Amino acid sequence: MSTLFKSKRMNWIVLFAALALFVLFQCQGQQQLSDMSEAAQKVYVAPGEYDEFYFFASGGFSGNVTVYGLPSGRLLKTIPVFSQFPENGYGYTEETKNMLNTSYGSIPWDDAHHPELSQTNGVPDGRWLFINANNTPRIARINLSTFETDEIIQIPNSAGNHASPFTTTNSEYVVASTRFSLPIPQKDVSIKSYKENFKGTITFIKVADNGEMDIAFQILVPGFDYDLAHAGKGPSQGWAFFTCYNSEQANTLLEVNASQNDKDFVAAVNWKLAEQTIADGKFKEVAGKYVINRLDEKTRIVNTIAKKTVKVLSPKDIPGLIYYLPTPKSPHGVDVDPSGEYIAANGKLAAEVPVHSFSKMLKAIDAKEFDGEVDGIPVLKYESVIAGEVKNVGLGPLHTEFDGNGYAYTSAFISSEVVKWKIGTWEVVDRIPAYYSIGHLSIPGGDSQKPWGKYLVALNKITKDRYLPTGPELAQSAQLIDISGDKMKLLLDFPTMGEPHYAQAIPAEIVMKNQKKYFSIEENMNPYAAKGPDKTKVERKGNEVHVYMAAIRTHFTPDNIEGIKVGDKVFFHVTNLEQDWDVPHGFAMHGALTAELLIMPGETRTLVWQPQGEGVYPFYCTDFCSALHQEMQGYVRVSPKGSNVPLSYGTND
Ligand code: K7E
Ligand code: CUA
Repeated sequence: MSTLFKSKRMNWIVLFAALALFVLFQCQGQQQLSDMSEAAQKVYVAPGEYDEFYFFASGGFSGNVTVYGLPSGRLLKTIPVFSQFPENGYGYTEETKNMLNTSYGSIPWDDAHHPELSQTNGVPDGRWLFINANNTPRIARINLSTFETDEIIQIPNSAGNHASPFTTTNSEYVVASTRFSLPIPQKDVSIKSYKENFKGTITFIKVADNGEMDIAFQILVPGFDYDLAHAGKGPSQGWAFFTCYNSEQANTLLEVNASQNDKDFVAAVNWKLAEQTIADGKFKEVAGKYVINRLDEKTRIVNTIAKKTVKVLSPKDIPGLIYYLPTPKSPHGVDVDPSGEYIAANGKLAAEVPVHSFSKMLKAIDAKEFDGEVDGIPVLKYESVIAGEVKNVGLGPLHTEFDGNGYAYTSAFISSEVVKWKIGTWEVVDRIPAYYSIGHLSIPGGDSQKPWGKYLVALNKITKDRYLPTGPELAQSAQLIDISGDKMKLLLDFPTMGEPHYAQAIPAEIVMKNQKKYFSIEENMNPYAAKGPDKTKVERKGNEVHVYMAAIRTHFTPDNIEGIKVGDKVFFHVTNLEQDWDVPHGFAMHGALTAELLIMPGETRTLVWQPQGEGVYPFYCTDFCSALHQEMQGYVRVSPKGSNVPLSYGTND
């Protein structure tokens, strides 16, 4: 054998060994990803590979979402959702006003509590952010490429949409359930007849691949107050868990009357079974008026679809659809650990957190270890399903999130602290005070299958003495806590807008890579778009006048308009012709009984003005767009009714 051959073989051996080592190394590096699908790996950024997050906080009674950077705590943006937003004309313009439609008419406000990121294979994927409206039950879907609300769906047969809009692991569904039980269908009955006439509903809203939502089904449940929810994951995939209080079914002075029972419930809902039952056609079509308001991507105009019925399931007819897990003391949050095995319920009047076991639950169901039933829903024995109780977890535990390293963090409102405990041993290992009266807490990915950990944000209700006072109403406060070590460390306080009950965070790069910088002017299908200065015009149709206006640095076309008359209804359809990032133009009309327009590049927005008296009225650009921004202005001449001043318009002609 020649030495050449020998050395060649050696080469092969060395190469092979190197390759094997390389593969081994790679496998080790990816070990933590091994239980994730390819799709999930694409969106997943492993802990340590990131240092910046978007932090999406609900606005509570502001009805909106606010966006912060983490770890800076700096406010970046308000995303209008359920409330009109004069800052950019959301809910005022002809294009966006339909977003606030409901079966009751247009509602300019709501109370939003829970932002929830869409997920792929149990990991937040940065496509959408869902958020609930409590007061007039709705769920909104925010597009995270534009940071705009793309869709709002109303939930019928519900009131106080609080256990919402928690997502299943592939955002197949977002859930909703009623906090206030109601006569379903609505009818005129005595409030004292609560026990016989009032019912709750649990609703599953289907999310299509393109994000479009519609109601898949509703489940009619006993008239308790359904409070919070989380979907199962891993082994508990296919189930969703809802807390309820007021199993006493009190209808007055709930603080006393709904605190009588030692235990209320976590309702475990088998949504796979519900899905099958619907597919088999075993449902009732029941009255339930609701609307879906959707942004048309091509026109960027919101359209409303009205619907009249929903598919309803009754647990009595479907054995195995729901089980009740007894849970102490009016539970609030219900949180599923990353493995999907443990379900922590936070009894807000308890001093401990009971943790249910999903596998024990299945065994108990098989063995029929029941403690009676409520309206056909079996109640499982507490001892049969409980995995452990976290003692000394603080007073008034509300919510729990997870760090992905085997620890859970519970907020305790009354003792005002975050308490860290170990999953499995249920021992408390650390605690840190919150200033003051913490509600929710939030860890990046903290309710998902793969939490990113690193930080925890405490969302506090009370700030007395933390910031400069601002009159009777003080800001709510968030506190950034480092959870990367054994001991939690307080890093930063920052004030928040409205009352952000909950917030979710995601590594910035997952969201950043999909950012929309401007809208293509060629693709603008708004029927009133003026896609160039030469396409601008003014048209009269009776007393309606349509101004097809264009805006580009630094003038409007047209900027002089004559021939408008008192009694006219003038539609300013303003198209921003810029094709560059960060060049919005504004449009404000003297005396208009509405908000301004803030028009993104390539987009058309419409303001309606009904001039009340003759004269000459200015309009101008509100967004500082160039050195000559202050020159970006124009005039409209308004003549008396019946005047013969001809319609004329132009810029510099
Ligand atoms: Cu404030 Cu989630 Cu509405 Cu608890 S909820 S704090
Ligand atoms: Cu356009 Cu300022």
